[in-house]
Amino acid sequence: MTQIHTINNYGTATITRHDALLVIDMQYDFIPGGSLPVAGGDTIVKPIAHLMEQFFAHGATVVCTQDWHPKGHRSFASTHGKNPYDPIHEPGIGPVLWPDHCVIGTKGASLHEELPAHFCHAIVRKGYTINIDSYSAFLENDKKTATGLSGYLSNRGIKRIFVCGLAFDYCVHFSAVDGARAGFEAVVITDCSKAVNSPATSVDDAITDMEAHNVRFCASADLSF
Ligand code: VGL
Ligand code: ZN
Repeated sequence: MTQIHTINNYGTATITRHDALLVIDMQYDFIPGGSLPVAGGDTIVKPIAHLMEQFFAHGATVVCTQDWHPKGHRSFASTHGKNPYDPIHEPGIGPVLWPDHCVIGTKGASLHEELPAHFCHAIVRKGYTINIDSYSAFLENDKKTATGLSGYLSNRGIKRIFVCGLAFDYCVHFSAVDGARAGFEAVVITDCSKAVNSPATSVDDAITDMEAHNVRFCASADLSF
């Protein structure tokens, strides 16, 4: 499996008001101790909090997303009487089933309290349609239903998005790809993202797909303000 910091290829960048930081799904259920824990998720909270403060202070746009599922969501293994991480291939669902997670209104669905939510210009919720998942912050997994984020960012004059958070191989991956397809320059901040690693090829598959869609990669230390 590729170590994600080894793929950095963007070089340095100076952040302006035409940039946006997309902080993906930094919710308790994805942090160790939650129901769908992503290894190392706790270690990126402070670095992301610092980025949110800096992007905000320099006139860039900060958007946080929340995975936001109704009880009995079709992406949950329990809905099918199956085990978490079992494979599934259904329109809008898969390639694996998940433990129950980010159920609307629960503690597990709330943003980590050490993230400065007061620096968010907007919070986008996704995954609320009972039988369709939404790995992307832009489009549900039917690849048709928009969240509205693309219009929000373009109306604010955003040209480039920096994507970080959880999980690298799912919601960060699909948000970066759909952002690039929507016409934004898309860059993933690799040291501020962690992967689920299920199925075993998910990280390498995500890198291949992102590279095919002109998504690039940087480290937070490559950004200046
Ligand atoms: C995610 C699995 C299920 C993510 C969300 O945020 O990457 N992964 N739901
Ligand atoms: Zn989910």
